[in-house]
Amino acid sequence: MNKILVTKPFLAPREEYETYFNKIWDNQWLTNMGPLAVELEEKLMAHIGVKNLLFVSNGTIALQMAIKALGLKGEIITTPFSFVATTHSIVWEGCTPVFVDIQIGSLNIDPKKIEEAITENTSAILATHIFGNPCDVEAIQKIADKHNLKVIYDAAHAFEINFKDKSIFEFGDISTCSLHATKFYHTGEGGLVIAKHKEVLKKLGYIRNHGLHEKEGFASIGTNAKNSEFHAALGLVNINYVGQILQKRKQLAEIYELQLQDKVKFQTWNNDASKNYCYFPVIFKTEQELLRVKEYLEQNNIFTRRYFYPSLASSLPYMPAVFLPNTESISTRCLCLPIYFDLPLSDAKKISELILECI
Ligand code: T4K
Repeated sequence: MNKILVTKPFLAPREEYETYFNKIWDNQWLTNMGPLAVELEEKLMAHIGVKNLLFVSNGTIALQMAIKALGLKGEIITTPFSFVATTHSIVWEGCTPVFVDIQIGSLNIDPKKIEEAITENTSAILATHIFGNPCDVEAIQKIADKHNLKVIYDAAHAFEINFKDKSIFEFGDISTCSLHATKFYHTGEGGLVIAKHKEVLKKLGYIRNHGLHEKEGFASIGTNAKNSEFHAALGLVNINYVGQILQKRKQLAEIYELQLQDKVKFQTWNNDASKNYCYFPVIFKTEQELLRVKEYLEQNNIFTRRYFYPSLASSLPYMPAVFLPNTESISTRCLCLPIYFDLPLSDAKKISELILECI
């Protein structure tokens, strides 16, 4: 079998990107909120159905900007089952992550356990919609309102997800998304911040461009989170393919589900949400079984990924280790199978057969 990786970036026919590259040459404008970046923001707001959105350089800086814009201090309650960028952004911004265990089915932070973790130093909840599956946003908002906390959603995986017919990006004070090459919809490198309130978006806009400039001086702190016209060009082409990408990923997921349903467990999806099939996580009975399957697939040139192992709560060298039972259990048994637009359906079938053979 040809080498199969866990994912592969979507690429449209080259000429389509070249049309936009020609515009870049005509405009002689490469970055700093150029015309293509602005056009992309407008198209994305219309596509997603949100108003307050900014295109930024990646999903990690989007999280850092969110923490900065909301003025968060002290402790931030978060999930230990996520990409390391979720925790890093908290620490980078000088706050302390407080890990709360996940639910075994949804793989998201357990709202029932959030309240116990709140102290007088808690300023916010930063939760990830893991693999695109929406958190219990209603329960989380209730807790936040009761304790006067801000809510940030790391929606890095959640492009094209709706909850109760609204974009999932509309929940929380700020949602962030990653548009990295490995994502469902991408701009090579890139990210989004979506704010509930206009004033917060204004702050995020200043932060993206080195802070607020006033006449000859600077009036607030900022960073460089702008993205380039080349990245915007990728996004402007790729947005036209979202429907086809979704369709193909759905077909691949249905093959895995049908073939593997008796042998592994799947993530329990939020009943009120759509799906984007951005990852295909499977939960094995034991870590030993996972390791056996992973190795067997590798012998057949198929490379899966242990997203997200190890648990962030027990493995970061600069933090005291906390053992959270559900997170330890899931992170040791969860394996993401290859899923991407170019993957032939026959390969998904073959991968499933190899897994069944091995189990
Ligand atoms: N929050 C969450 C929940 C996230 O998952 C992420 C990122 C973030 C925040 C931060 O967003 P960004 O700052 O990244 O925008 C990858 C991605 O780099 C990362 O974006 C993603 N999450 C994470 C889950 O996965 P790695 O270290 O696994 O990437 P890498 O280079 O090993 O690539 C993964 C697979 O994709 C490999 O099999 C190779 C293949 N690949 C990769 C690239 C870049 C390609 O075939 N072509 C390519 O161009 O982190």
